[in-house]
Amino acid sequence: MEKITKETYLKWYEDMLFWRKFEDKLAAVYIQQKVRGFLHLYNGQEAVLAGALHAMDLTKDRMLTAYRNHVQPIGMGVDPKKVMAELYGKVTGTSKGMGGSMHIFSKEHRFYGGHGIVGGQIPLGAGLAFADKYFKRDSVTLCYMGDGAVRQGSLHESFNLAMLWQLPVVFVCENNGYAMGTSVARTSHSTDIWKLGLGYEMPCGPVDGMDPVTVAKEMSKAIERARSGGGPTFLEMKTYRYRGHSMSDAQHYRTKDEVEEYKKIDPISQVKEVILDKKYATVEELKEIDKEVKKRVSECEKFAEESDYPPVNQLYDVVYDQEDYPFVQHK
Ligand SMILES: Cc1ncc(C[n+]2csc(CCOP(=O)(O)OP(=O)(O)O)c2C)c(N)n1
Ligand SMILES: [Mg+2]
Repeated sequence: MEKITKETYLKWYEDMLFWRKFEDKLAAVYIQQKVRGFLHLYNGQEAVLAGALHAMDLTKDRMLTAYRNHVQPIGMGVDPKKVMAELYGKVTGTSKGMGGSMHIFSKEHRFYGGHGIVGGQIPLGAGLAFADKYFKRDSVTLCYMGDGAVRQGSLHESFNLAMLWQLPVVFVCENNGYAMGTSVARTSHSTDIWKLGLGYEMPCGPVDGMDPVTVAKEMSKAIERARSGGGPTFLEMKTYRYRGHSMSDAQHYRTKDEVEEYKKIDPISQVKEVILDKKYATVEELKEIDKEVKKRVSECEKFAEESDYPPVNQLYDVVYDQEDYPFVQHK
């Protein structure tokens, strides 16, 4: 892993702030009904992404996750304007406005979605890693999932095969405490999710998911293991989401105090503290970054607002079609 330097801290600060403000903007335009459908925001969990990106080789590694998926592709290099346009349903979006919030995808940037079926992406992550091993490529796949996904059969089938075939994959559970409104303790006898790896003799462990330094270090070990032929790892990132599950969530399952407790260990504040402590930047310099971030978010909004909706005939370009199929006669 590259050393964690002053530049890393400043990059983490700017990136995480951008992701946070980008999603705050999404929440605001959602209320204005400019973005519709589901909208699952990542606020609070940013360190899990920032640390992972530091440990990855962004020229060859892959990532996929569930539906809380707006900022990961941005971290992988996708133009945030295109992500925002996708959420607006505009033709300039990552999937020409046909995917929407839960389905951001960019093969070019090795970001493989964006999956709405809980646990559905776990076998796909194993499959991507299988392909890399089969074709003797030294890429590593990071396969993310929520705490609600780990009781799905697909996880257990994937873990077994990933170990059997020693696939170059890192399975990452982002344990944010809840699956919709259901706490981990209400559905699991053992609340140490990372221990699921033990049953498959897969290297595994818990990680402080609010601290990008810890995430980067643990992720780096796992990625190196995978890249050097040592097989999969399962990491449980202990994290927290500040906002509701999606936009319509009255949040009766938790107290405001609980949310406030987690905000005390907010990843952006933690990084900011180090920057000021070590004099990597002054308060004024950080304010400049804040301004720049705000400007970039506004540019994304403007781009999405000014883009067109897809033409109606685009509907037919993305459905399965064959010459002798009798039921679709559109062209
Ligand atoms: C197979 C399946 N079952 C149920 C649902 C409905 N559902 C959508 S999100 C969700 C909770 C998942 O929570 P978690 O995995 O912890 O992810 P988080 O939202 O916390 O990021 C459920 C049950 C679904 N999408 N897919
Ligand atoms: Mg969860």
